[in-house]
Amino acid sequence: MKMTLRWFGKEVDSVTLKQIRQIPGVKGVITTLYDIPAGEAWTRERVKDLKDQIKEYGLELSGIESVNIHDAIKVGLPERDKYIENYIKTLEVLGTENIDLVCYNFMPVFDWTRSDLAKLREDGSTVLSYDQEIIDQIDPTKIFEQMDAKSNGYLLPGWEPERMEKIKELFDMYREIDEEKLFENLKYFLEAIIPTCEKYNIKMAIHPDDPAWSVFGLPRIVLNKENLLRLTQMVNSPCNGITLCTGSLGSNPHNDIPDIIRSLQGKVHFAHVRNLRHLGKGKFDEAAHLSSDGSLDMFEIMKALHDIDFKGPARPDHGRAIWDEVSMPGYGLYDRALGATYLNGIWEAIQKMS
Ligand SMILES: [Mn+2]
Repeated sequence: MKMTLRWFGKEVDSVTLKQIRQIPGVKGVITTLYDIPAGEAWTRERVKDLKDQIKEYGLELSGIESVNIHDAIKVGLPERDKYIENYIKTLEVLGTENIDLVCYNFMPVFDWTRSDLAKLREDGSTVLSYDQEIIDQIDPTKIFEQMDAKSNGYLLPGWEPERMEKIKELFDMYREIDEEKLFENLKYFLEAIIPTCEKYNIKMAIHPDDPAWSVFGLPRIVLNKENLLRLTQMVNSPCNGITLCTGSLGSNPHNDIPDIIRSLQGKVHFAHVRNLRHLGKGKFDEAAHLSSDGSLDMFEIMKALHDIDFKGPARPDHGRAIWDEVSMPGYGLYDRALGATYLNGIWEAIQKMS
């Protein structure tokens, strides 16, 4: 396991590479070219420049999160081939620059969804929170304004304003798409890109849907062990794997995360490790990473990753907003640094005891 931190780039992130470098045990960052819209090919110059910025601070670029997938690919429109071609061009650029991990998701319209980006906790910190009853009362075409209003002025990953302007069109595009169709379109995409990934040894790591159930009536497929096995087997290649995101899969208490990890040995290419508190059906708050602060057992999760000999990048995921830090919701420095240190401590103990 290689501990990393997500970084959104110097133009966007409140956290600096200098700060990340000072978190003990953090060796690399996971980042992206935030300003390039989904569907456009990345250039080698931009990727090189990004790598150089990171190297300057003694860190490595450990993977891309994300190279986003154009909606035409998810919906299976005739123009998808043009966007897949661009995706392959991006992969070739990344492969040439020796970047070997690409995280992506296949969620229709919305990336992750929350009903509150700053819910006050008993310790005075705030966290991201989800309540299905609140979501059910929101007009889905208005949720962007609500999320945006509480974003501390930061861009929210996956909630690009230019996409959200066309939200009604997006909903129309997905009207005929059910889960089987989404699986088919994912398969079509993977079959097209995996040969390039194999050529450059780029590991594709699909991110689970967050939360792990259908929202606003849109189909979702990256939800549970059965579907993760199906999608990793339907295009069988060591390059076709997953991002094990404990917070996304863990939103559904029926998902046994250590069991999912062990079932997907060899397919877990990237790990997002965070905790949350289940508050009832369809309802949870994010939490500090510490096992006792939430509903997930971080020791058992790290132990399962150790058991499958996980060697890829891991990162603490969303943290609480603490110590008066103002940042992109979930992505402050302080609580994620605490999370990285805690997870590194668990890892050291497991290694020394095994
Ligand atoms: Mn995640």
